[in-house]
Amino acid sequence: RGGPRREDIDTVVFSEVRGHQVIDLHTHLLPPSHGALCLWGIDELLTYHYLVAEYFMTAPASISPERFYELNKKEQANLIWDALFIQRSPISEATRGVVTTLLALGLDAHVKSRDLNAIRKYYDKFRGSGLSGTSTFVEKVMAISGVRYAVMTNIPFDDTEIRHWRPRKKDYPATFRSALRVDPLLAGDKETVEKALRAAGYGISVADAEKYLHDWCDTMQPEYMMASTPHDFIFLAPDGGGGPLASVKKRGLNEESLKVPFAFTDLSANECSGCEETDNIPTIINERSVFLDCLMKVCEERNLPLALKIGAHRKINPGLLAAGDGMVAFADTASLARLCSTYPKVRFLATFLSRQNQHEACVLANKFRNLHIYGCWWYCNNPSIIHEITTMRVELLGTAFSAQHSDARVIDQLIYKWAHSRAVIANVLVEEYKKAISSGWEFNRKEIRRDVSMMFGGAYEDFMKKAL
Ligand code: RAT
Ligand code: ZN
Repeated sequence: RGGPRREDIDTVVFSEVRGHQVIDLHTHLLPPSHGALCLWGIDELLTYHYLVAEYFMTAPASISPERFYELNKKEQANLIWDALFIQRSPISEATRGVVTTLLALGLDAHVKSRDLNAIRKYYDKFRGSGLSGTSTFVEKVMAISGVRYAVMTNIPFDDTEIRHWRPRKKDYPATFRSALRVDPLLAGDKETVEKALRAAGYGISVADAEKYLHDWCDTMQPEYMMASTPHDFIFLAPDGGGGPLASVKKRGLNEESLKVPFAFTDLSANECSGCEETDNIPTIINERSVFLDCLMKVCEERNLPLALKIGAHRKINPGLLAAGDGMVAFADTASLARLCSTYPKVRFLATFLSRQNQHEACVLANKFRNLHIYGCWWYCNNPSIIHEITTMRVELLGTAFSAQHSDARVIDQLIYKWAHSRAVIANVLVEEYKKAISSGWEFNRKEIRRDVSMMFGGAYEDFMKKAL
């Protein structure tokens, strides 16, 4: 068949992985037309929340988080550069990422001379030409990182972001796609939901919340709905099956009650009529349930997947703001299984923060055809853990998963996130191909290209369009 021999497989796999245009299925990037919300440049890179957290591990007591956040971006970046790149060596994943990025942009000499101001000057050239400079830079990064398109995180509960969609939707390049973020619904955050509905002139009934979601879907045309679940997220199937309305009824609501304002206190009072098994469920779960029902109903009606990021405990050290988020919570995978079986017509994309959840996650993906596992998230996004998780996924799922997403917040990060992940994932593939070759299978280059394409976006696109 003329395929690569065992000893050549490395070269072939690495070149295929390097040359493949990936789909980045979850980022926090926003397009240049979103103005200041489109983050790029060295000061944004250096003040990434991973680096702020790393900085505070050894920062002097005189620099409290409050003081730090009072400084402007450039001053914050100076502190981090000095602490993590001059006083120490950039060998953590997040610091090394800055080095990889700068070198790929051709800034070798400035990196070598540790010249932060010269690096800033490089970026100033793009900034000097306003929106077109930003667009040029974004295109350059997309090309270097080999990203076909990046899915954004678009939040219809965020005033600053909303302005870029309404009254007139800003144009953005096809390299950006939308995802509609709905965290307040999963958190049962009634205050945020009410505030957003009122500000947009809606009422505050469940039906209004539903309409709000539909209207935003019309505006954003999202690929999927998405949320990071609260660390203690639990989904209890109302009746072991059935659609959203069935679950509402089971909680003692009727269709009429969908029209009245969401009064959770009243809800918890009447939730048990005709529903013994919810007797011991804490009120909070019922508060969240009403919004979840509403969300699932919209997902079903619009055939929109729900992407979940599961297992982050927020505000562990609130003073650090975003850098204080994210203690790793061991999550209840059974809740995901119950979601998949309660809503068999809804597609779920899921990733877990805890290394401890990864094995169960693979097994679940193997059981539910409406579940797709993606990426190595945040504290799992380190080469050693990516290697471990990806190996396990290939062993259990073949190529039916998405190996990575970047979670980039700063455009430039696409470069290092994808370069680092490609290297690890290519190594895993080489190891797995070698095993199959030892078993007697021969691969040709076309087949290798197909497999690479699956793991870097093809499996995602197949999942998004498969009939359920
Ligand atoms: O990985 C991260 O950057 C986290 O801060 C989270 O925002 C996470 O990615 C999320 O989307 O919730
Ligand atoms: Zn994210």
